[in-house]
Amino acid sequence: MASLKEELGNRIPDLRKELRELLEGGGSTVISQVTMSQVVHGMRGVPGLVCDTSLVEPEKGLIIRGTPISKLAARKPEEVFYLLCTGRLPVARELETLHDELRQRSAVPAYIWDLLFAMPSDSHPMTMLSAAILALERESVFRKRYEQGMHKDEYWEAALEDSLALLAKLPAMAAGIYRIHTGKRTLIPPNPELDWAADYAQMLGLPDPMGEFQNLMRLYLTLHCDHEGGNVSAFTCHTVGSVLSSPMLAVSAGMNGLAGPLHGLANQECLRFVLEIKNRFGGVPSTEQLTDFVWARLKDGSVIPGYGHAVLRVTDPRFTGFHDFGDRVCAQDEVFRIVDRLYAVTPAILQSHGHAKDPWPNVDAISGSLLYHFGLEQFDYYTVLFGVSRALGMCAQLILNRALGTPIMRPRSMTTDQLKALSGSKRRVA
Ligand code: CMX
Repeated sequence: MASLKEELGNRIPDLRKELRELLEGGGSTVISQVTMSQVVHGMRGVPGLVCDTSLVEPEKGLIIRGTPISKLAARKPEEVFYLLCTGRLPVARELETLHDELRQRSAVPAYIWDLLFAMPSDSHPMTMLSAAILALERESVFRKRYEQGMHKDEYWEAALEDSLALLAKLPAMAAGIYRIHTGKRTLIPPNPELDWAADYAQMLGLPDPMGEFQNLMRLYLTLHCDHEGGNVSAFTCHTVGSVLSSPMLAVSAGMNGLAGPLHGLANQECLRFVLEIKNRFGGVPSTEQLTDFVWARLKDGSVIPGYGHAVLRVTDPRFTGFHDFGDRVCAQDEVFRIVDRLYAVTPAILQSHGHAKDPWPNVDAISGSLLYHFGLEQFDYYTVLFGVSRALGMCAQLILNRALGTPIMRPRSMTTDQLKALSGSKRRVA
C-alpha cells in the first residue's frame, strides 16, 4: 500500500532511467517530417512532445494509461488521477489515503472568496475559475521551495504538493463560482464524508433526490480528465510549466485555453444550439425538419457544434458513455431526445457536405443536455466543470514532466519569406 507520493517516488527512478536509455539509444532517430501546410495550420499532426498519461487514437478515442476510457467510466475521478500519475489504479486503502490527503488540503483561503465575490456578477465563470486558481498561487510550495534553492530532483514533489492542494480546493472554488455567478451568494460547505465529485455536486446545491446528479458528476469528471498532451489546454499548461512556473500558474493558463469556443467552451455552444432547435420547433423536431435545419446552418457557413474533432475519426467514446447514462436516466427528456436525433442525422450530412474530416459527435455534443436535465441550466458554467476535471490531467502531466526534467518548450517559428524561399525548392513529403 502506498500513498500517491510513495508510489511516484518508487517509480520515478525507473522512468528517468528509461528516458535516459531511450535517448542514448535513439536520440537522433527521425520520427516525422513537417510540411509547410502543417506549419501554417496549427502544427496539426506534428509530434512535438511526450505525454504518457493518455493517448487519443483516431479510431478508438481516449486511452488512459493503456485502458480505453469506456472501461474507466465507472471509476471515480480521483482513482483515475492516481492512474494518470502512476500507470495503475489505486487499491481501496490507497484511494482512501488519497481522499484523506485531499480532505486535509480542502480549505479555501478567505482571500479567494473575497476575490470571487468582488468580481462583477456577469464575469464569465471561466474567467472566475482562472482568476481563483491564479490567486491561489500565493500558496505555492513549488515557488517557495524553488526560491529556497530546491534541487531539481525534488521538483516533482513540490509539483505534487501544489497539485494536491489545488485539486483539493477546486470543487469548493468551482461550486462557489456557480453560486456567486447565479446570484445565490451563499456558499454550501464541503461534506468530508463524500468523494471528490459527489462533494462538488452537493456544493452546487441542485436537487438530487435519487443521487443521480452525483453519479453524473462522477462520470463527467472522469470522462473529461485528460486528452493527451497536444490539445490547447494541456499544451498551454505544459508550456507554462516548462519554465518552472508553479502548477497554479500553469493550470490557470491551461484554463484560459480551455475557455475558447473551439475547445472547452464548445459544450456551452452545443447546448445553446440544441435549445435553439427546441425553441424553433417547439420540442423535438422530425428527422426531416432537423435535416433541413442542419443543412441550412452549414450553408450559412456555421459549424455544427459538438461535431468534428482535430484527432478523432469515430464517435467519441465519451459521447457514448454519456449517451448510455442518458438512456438510463432521462431517455424521455426533450433536450436529450434532440441530441439523440441530431446524432441520427448529422454524421451523414457532414459526410455529404465533405468539409469536416471527422463527421462524428465529440463529447460536447451531449454533456450539456444531461447537466440541463438536472437543472444546471447556466450553460456558460459548463466549461468550469470541464476545467475541474481537466485539472486532473494537467496536474498529472505537470508532476511527471517535473520528475523527468522536461526542459523549457522552445519550438522555432518561421517567417513567410523563409516559407516562400522553401516553396521554391523541390523538397516534398511523399
Ligand atoms: N461543422 C461544420 N464544419 C466543420 C465542422 C463542423 N462541426 N468541423 C469541421 N468543419 C469544417 C472546418 O470548419 C473546416 O472548414 P474549412 O475547410 O472551410 O475551413 C473543415 O471542416 C476541416 O476542418 P477539420 O480539419 O475537420 O477540423 P479541425 O481539426 O480544423 O477543427 C474542431 C476541429 C473541433 C475545432 C471542428 O471540428 C469544430 O469547429 N467543431 C465544432 C466545435 C466543437 O464541437 N468543438 C469541440 C471540440 C472538442 C474539444 O477539443 O474540446
